[in-house]
Amino acid sequence: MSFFEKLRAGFSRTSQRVGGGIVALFKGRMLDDEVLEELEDMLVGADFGPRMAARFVASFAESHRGMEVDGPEVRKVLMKEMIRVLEPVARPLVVDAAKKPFVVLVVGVNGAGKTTTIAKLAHNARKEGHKVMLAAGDTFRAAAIEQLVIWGDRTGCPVVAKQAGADSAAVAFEAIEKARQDKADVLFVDTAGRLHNRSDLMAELEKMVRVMRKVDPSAPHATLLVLDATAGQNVIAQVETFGGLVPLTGLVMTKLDGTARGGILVALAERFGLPVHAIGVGEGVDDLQPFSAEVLAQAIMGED
Ligand SMILES: Nc1nc2c(ncn2[C@@H]2O[C@H](COP(=O)(O)OP(=O)(O)OP(=O)(O)O)[C@@H](O)[C@H]2O)c(=O)[nH]1
Ligand SMILES: [Mg+2]
Repeated sequence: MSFFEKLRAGFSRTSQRVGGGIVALFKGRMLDDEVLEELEDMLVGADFGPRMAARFVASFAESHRGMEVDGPEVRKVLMKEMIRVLEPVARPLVVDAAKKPFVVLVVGVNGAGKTTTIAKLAHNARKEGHKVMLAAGDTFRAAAIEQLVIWGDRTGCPVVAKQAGADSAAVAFEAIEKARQDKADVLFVDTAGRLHNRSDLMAELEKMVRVMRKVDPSAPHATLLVLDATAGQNVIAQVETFGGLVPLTGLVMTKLDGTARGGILVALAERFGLPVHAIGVGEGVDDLQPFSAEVLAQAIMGED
């Protein structure tokens, strides 16, 4: 399956529910409060979030007052609105060649897809001709280090690692020094998954940033929060928590090939306006693509 086919397949439930649902909802109905309320519920159900759903429905009601509407028309208007909200955040991760290495810190909750995303981003950066290095900053489990080393082998990127239980800040520090010596262009720093209620792990993340800045005061040059699309509205709290700890520069949304209710990307864009650099639709290195507002809106809303 191509990337787009995977995305489309992943969104088939969302597009049936939203795209198909809208068409069915407006069949032979007047634009009244009841139908608008049902539309709002439908959008909330697809994870657009209550704010975004309410805003859309209100503006739709305003612009179509007293008019006859049908499902395909509503779907078209909604798709346009989605693209309007998503377009400003659909921005790829850009490596600043003036920073050598360009340090990318990757954070997120357990199992969000951080390590896999690093492999994918490293693979893409290598294809663009960058010299890439990885740092095994998740020293929590030996298996986590092993996992990154395997991805390093597969993608042809050297990995800086210490033994399990080592200080993750020290790994990051040494990795920046090593990347400098070896004239690497990009350094991706993996971190242990953490939940916001683990204050010790959150403090560790702050320390990593502090220690990195001893080697390079401008590091990290990008801090990416990896979010699992299947977590639904919980990702809103994750952006707030991690963003309160380290300045986030962008998001990556994984597992859009799963049971995604893709409206969450719209909710995030509307709420935070953070760039969404890429979206993941699988476990392989080719399953990460820059995020396109139009492609996503189409996948969510389905075809005419
Ligand atoms: N289907 C699918 N699976 C993914 C995607 N991204 C990651 N995964 C899978 O999700 C699981 C967790 O991915 P990891 O990259 O290990 O996640 P992590 O955030 O590093 O996890 P911890 O280090 O344990 O916190 C793995 O089985 C990945 O293969 C994706 O876009 N789609
Ligand atoms: Mg990991």
